[in-house]
Amino acid sequence: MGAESYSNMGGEIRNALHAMADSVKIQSPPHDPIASTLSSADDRVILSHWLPPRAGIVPQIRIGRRWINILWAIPFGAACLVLLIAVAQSLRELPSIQAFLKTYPGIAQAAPSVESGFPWWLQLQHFLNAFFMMFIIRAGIQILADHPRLYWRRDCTPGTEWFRFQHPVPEDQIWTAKDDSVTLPGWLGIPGLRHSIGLARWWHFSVDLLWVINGLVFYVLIFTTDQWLRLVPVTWDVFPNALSAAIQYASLNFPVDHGWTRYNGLQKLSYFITVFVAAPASIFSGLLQSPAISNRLGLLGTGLNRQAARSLHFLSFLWFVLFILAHGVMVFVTGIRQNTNHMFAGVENAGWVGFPIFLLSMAAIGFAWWAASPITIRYARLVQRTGRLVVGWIKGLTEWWEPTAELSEEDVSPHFWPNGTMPDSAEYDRLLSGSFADYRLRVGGLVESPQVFSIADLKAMRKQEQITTHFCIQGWSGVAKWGGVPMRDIIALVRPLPETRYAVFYSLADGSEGGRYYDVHKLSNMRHRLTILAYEMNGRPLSVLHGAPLRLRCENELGFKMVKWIAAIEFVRCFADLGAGQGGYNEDHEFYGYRMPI
Ligand SMILES: Nc1nc2c(c(=O)[nH]1)N[C@H]1C(S)=C(S)[C@@H](COP(=O)(O)O)O[C@H]1N2
Ligand SMILES: [Mo]
Repeated sequence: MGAESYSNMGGEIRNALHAMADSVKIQSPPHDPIASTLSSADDRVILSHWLPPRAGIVPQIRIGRRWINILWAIPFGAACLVLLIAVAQSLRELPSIQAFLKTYPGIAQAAPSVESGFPWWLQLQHFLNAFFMMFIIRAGIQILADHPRLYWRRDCTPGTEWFRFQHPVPEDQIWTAKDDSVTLPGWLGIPGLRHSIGLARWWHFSVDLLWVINGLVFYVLIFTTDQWLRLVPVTWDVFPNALSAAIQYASLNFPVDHGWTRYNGLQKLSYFITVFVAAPASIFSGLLQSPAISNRLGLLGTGLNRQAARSLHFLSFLWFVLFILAHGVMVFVTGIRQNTNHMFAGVENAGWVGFPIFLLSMAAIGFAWWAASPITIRYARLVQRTGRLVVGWIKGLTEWWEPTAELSEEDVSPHFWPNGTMPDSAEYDRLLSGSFADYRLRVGGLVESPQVFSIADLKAMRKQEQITTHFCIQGWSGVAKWGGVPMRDIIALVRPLPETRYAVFYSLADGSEGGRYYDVHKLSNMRHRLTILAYEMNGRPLSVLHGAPLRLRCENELGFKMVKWIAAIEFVRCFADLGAGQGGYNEDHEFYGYRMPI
């Protein structure tokens, strides 16, 4: 059985397998004593245990040094619209424009027409697309609310963002990325709670996969029939006709409509951009935000850095929102019965057959909209398990790539966001006050030769330095130079037994809900060249904030998997009996996946 399918199983089955394994005496050694400090976790979101709400602000865009509230877009947009109507109406009185509109009536005359109407598969795919988009957009906004700032540069230095819906970063206190996350209303985000990115990501990625499959089937079907001719302009006169249609719409005297066989130039271009530009751009800019993918694409990954990809992803999202709004309005104002007959009944007449089906479809989307957040909160663990089943394994496949991207000294970020729950124990304070002279790293479990290392021992080993990008699940990234011991050198010393599958990292610090922070990695991840136990950051000993005395760097995973303040490393065959069994603290408590290369 593959590791993936094994770990996708329910806890009950896994535990039964363990009992079986134990009964045939494949005994594991007892866990490191620190395992007793792990806590179990709830299977639903309990609001009193969750990060308390925090309000954001109305989104702002930075122009130069000024921040402009986006609500100004409403009066500004209305003024532009009124002006546009006035200009278009005056233009239409000019003889030259009248001649232009006669030559180019809106529909490209040279364009071939589609004879096969709106087949059932087109109607179905159109509905599915709308249904999926609702989840994707809402969960996407939820993900953005976990780091409500957008940048073009890779470093995420406060003040360099061009868009935000959060106050400026306070300078007089430690301000972690988690502090920075804001609450969304439950009808907007999924599930609408602050820092619910773990759950939102399962929705976003699972439905993305369905949406991509729907899109691929759509591409195949339109190009194997004549339907592609609706969307792809094949004659140059699409451009003057698009301009003509724009003037006619703007003058409120709409162009003739032959939507059954041929769209006008403006429709054609906007559909083409949506299907063949915005959709691929979204997929591409989405994938480039992944550490495993970005770190594997060489110049493409480092050139189009994560923040640029994230900003592009946001711009393509804006295109989709504007398209959906304009498309929805047009469906109503250009003949609701005709239009819904086309797309919901596949007939060309002015009767009422399509309209009720349209209403039913909208009701289905409305119901799903209403149910998504409460169901996610109530059945959070189920959402996590289902997500893992649907996309977890695909995401996991990218772990197979060995990360290679390294940057140079100039790329080191002036600001590196801190994150997580800081150590707060007498034990840690004692170690810190002794400058970690008494610190000991225990490495044990299913190994031939368990070892204990002091910081001096680790510093005496081969040192590796690397300048890499940190990808936090919340959306920020940062570049730093890390120095430490290659994990493969530790592995060579302790020699894991053949049945070993995972390395568990236990922290000296607790997680946000209490119970010890820990995380589990596949052994193959630990053998990558860029996986190190870092004791230095940017040429200086690691600070307390960033994980002193020792933290993990594993460059093809998201940041939360890189345990800071490491206390012990244990090699195991299975992790179902640790904590809540999900493979790490945030996996247990915040419903993340334990394999997070995307
Ligand atoms: N012990 C412990 N390790 C942790 C965390 C934590 O809360 N506790 N947070 C993780 C998260 S979410 C991130 S993004 C990185 C942040 O590392 P940094 O503070 O150096 O930026 O540490 C990870 N390691
Ligand atoms: Mo993170």
